[in-house]
Amino acid sequence: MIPIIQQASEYSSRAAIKCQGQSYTYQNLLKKSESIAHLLLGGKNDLNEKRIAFIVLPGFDYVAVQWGIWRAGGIAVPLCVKHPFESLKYVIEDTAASALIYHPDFSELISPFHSKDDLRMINSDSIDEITGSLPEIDSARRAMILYTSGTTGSPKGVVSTHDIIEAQIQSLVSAWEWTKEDHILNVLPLHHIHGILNATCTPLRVGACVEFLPKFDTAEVFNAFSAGEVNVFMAVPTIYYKLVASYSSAELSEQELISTALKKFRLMISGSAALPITVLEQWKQISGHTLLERYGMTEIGMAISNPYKGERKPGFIGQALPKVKVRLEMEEGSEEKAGEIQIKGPNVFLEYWGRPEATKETFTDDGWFMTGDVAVFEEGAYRILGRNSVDIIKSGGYKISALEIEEVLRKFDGINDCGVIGLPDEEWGEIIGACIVGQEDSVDMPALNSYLREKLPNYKIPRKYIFKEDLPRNVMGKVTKKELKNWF
Ligand code: MCA
Ligand code: AMP
Repeated sequence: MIPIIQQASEYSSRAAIKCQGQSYTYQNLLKKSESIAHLLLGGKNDLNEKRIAFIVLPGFDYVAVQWGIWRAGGIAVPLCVKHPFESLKYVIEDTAASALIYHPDFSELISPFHSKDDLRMINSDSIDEITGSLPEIDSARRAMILYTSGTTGSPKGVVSTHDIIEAQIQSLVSAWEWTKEDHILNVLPLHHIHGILNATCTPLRVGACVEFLPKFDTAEVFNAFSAGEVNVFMAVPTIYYKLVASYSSAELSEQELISTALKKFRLMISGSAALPITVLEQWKQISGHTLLERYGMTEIGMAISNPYKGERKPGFIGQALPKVKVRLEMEEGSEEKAGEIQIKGPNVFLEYWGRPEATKETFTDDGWFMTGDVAVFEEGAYRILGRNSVDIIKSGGYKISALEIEEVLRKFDGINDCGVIGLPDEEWGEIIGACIVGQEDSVDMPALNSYLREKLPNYKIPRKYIFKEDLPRNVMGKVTKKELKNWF
């Protein structure tokens, strides 16, 4: 039994999705996903956890495909619509996906996959209506794989089951008081928890409406707000920063229109990275809302949140969400009150796909998930201090491995050594800084930039370089990354 799909028939005539000027009901979703499920099954009884990758536009197609895969007994593997071919290939190969559902907009990008014999290619625009009985799905089965970077190695696939997804949803329904009267605007990428779980699955679980924009655009967001239907919004801090900047440059009459619409909202949330207090305050001036900041991770969904009712403390992430157990693990012998956030509960992921060792290493012996984030508990709420690894960078809400970038940099002519770090930035949270050891005039900068664009196409990097001509070759062995930050 898949709760989100089972429940949908109760809301059948309600609007589920708005996108590209069209509205779709829950009945539309059920019908379309049934056809997709049958197409995937191709006469078989059950996909039995076969991985099905998909690259479609945000909106009705996305949800119908996700539900179709689930109803056929498959594991949904959403791909990033902005990623280049190599990154998509990595995910398809790592999951050993048996089919790829693609929207025609991505035909050219994914065309090399057509020669892959073991990958069935399905155009999402040519799915005929098929009805009939579908398998019973046990909720303990695997449902979704999402890719996330760690400090070392390639990105890992985080596996959740239907039970885990349902636990993550229920804790948000209860903490943030979702109801079927809600209408959320979703501008987030749909290959990460924030956009998928918080801003799509949770509202759909309770019969609410999800309105999608094809991509984030400040003018489009304000237009949607001013239309008067949206009452819930959530985003990463960079998006709020960009909305504040765009609002500040708008005409007074437009500002009034936007602010009037925002004041009627029920809830506005920020997460995925630390919310700068300046942004929180500016947004309060504009909207009348104190943003509700919460904390989560791909492996655990949401874990800690400021309260829906009650004091939302700027700079704090709040308290444990319902059914989520949180502890701070202090370093042995340490006098400090800061410790690593560790998590237990039905929200915690099942495993890293195909990586039993990595899965084991991320849990303590007594079964707590180690987040790598360091926090304190003060005056009844958690406050994040940072990560216990400087090699994880968060930029625009995306997680980036510094070591992955260093490996690529070191292979470039004229670079003897390098150190990559996240530099604080109000707009992006962090931007990537690269300290390069080599002769400045021996490094061909235009060539380096295009090399990086080719080798690391997922990242907008690096934004800042410094060169240290006079440093010893093994500088990285002598200087800590924390010291490196002072050089910029
Ligand atoms: C883009 N640019 C950047 C960066 N990204 N510059 C510095 N650092 C960056 N990280 C520059 C580009 O080079 C370009 O510059 C300009 O910004 C616009 O680029 P574009 O790609 O069009 O950016 P955008 O569309 O404005 O995107 C910004 C964004 C996007 C909307 C904030 O990054 C985004 O959607 N982030 C959300 C990620 C997310 O959902 N994370 C949640 C993960 P130029 O114009 O000069 O070329 S889940 C998670 O973290 C857990 C579970 C949780 O707690 O939620
Ligand atoms: P990801 O692995 O992309 O799911 O990103 C999860 C990471 O985002 C967490 O481990 C935190 O480092 C960071 N994060 C999420 N929410 C917050 C927040 N409210 N404040 C600070 N960091 C956050």
